[in-house]
Amino acid sequence: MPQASMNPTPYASDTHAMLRMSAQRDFRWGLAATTGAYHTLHIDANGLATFISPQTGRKWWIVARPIDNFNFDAFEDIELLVDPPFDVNRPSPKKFVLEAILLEPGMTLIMRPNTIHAVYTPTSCVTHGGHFYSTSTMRDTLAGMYHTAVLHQLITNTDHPPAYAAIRRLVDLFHCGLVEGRISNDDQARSHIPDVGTVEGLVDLLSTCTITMLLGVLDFRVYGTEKMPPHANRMWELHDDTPLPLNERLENQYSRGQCTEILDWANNHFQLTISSPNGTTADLSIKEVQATLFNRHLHLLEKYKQKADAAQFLQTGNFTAARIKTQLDAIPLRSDLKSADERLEKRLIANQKISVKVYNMAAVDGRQLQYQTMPLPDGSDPVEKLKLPALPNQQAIQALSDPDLEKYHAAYYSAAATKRVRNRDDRLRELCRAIGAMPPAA
Ligand SMILES: O=C(O)CCC(=O)C(=O)O
Repeated sequence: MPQASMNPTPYASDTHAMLRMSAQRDFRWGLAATTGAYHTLHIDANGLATFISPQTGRKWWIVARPIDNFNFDAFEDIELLVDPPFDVNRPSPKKFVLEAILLEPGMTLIMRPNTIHAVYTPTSCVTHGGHFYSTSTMRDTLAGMYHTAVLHQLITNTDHPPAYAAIRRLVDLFHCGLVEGRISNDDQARSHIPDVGTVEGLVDLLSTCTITMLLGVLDFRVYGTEKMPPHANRMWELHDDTPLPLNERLENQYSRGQCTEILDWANNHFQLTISSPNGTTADLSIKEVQATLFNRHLHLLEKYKQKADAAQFLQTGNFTAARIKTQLDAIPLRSDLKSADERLEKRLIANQKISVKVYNMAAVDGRQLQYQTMPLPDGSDPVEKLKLPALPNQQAIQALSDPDLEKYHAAYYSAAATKRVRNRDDRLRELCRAIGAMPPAA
C-alpha cells in the first residue's frame, strides 16, 4: 500500500525538524545564474550524481565523455587527470570528447557521478537540482571520490560532508535487505539493493563497501586546514585526533562493521567462477575478491597522491601523502588478515585502543581523572602480563625507571623501534603517543 507523504504540514513539527535540520540543502537546491555565467570543467564532489532542471532561461551543459566511446572505465584511471595535468579550460582531446546539451524548462538532465562537465548560461536562468547516490553507479562514485579527494579544489566545487552520512545510510539499507532479510521483493527499495548474484551487483556492493572502509581516508575534513593551530596539528600527529567529529568516527566504525557482516553474508551465499579463454575455470570466494580489491585500492590511493604531487598539483590543506598513509595504516580492517575471527579480534582490540586513547586524552594530565591502561597489540594488559607499574597519570609516567620505560616502549612499538629511540625524552614522548596521554612539553 502506498504510504502518506513526508511533506511539511502545520501540525507535524518533527517533519519540519527533519527536513530543516537534515542535510536536505546539500542534496536539493535552487540555483540562479545571470547571463554569461560560466562554470569551468569540474566533477561534482563526493562522488555524487546530479540532476538539474531549468525553471526559466537556458543552460548549455557541456560534458566530457571518454574518447573510447562510452567506456567509462577510462574515467577511473589514476593518470586521467594528472598525466598530462588536467586543464579546466582545455582538456586533452586525446582523452576527452566534449558534447554540449542545451537545457530548457521542461527538461531534466540526470548525470552519472564522476562526469567532468562545464556549464554556460546564455540567458539568465533559475534551475532546480540536486545530488544523489545510485546503487548502480557506486563504482563511478568511488572513482569520483578518489579524484576529488586527491585533486580537490582543482577538480571539484562544493564539498558536501553530509554525503558521508548518505553512504552510511545506504550501507544500512544493504544490511537490512541482505543480512537481515527485512526488505521484501515487492518493496520499491529492493531494486536499490545490489543483486549479488550478478557481476554488476557484486561490483556495486564491493564498491560501496570499499568506499565505506575508506571513509576516514577520503573525507577531506579529516585532514583539517592550513589554518589549524600548531597544537591541533601536534594532536593530529600524536594521537590521530582529527577534526572529524567523534560521533561520525564512531558511525564510520559501525558502518564498517555492517560491511563486514554484509561481505560475510555474500561470502556464504555466492562464489565467483572465472573462466579463461582456454576453457579453464577458477573459483574465488567473495572474501578473496574483496581482499584483493581492497588491498589494491589502498595502494592506488597512495600512488595517485604521489603522482599528483609529482605533477606539482597545488597541495590543498593538510592532505599530504604522509597523512594519507597514516590514515590508511589506521584502518583496523586490513584485508590481509586471514580469517573473519582474526579480523574481528583485531577490530575489537583496535576499538578498545581507540576508546582508551580518547578517554586518556580527555583526562589531560591524569590528575582529576586517572588514565586507563592501554592494552598491548595482542589485547593483553601490560601491568599484568609484563609486571610493569600502572600509569594512572603524568607523574607516574615521568617517574618510570629507565628499564621499565624501555619495556613499555618495546611492548607498544617493537624491540627494534626501541633500539632506534635511545633518548629518554623521546621514549617518554612516544609512550604518551601510544597511550593517549598528554605529551611532555617539548
Ligand atoms: O549551473 C551552473 O552554473 C553550474 C552547476 C554545476 O556545475 C553543478 O551543479 O555541478
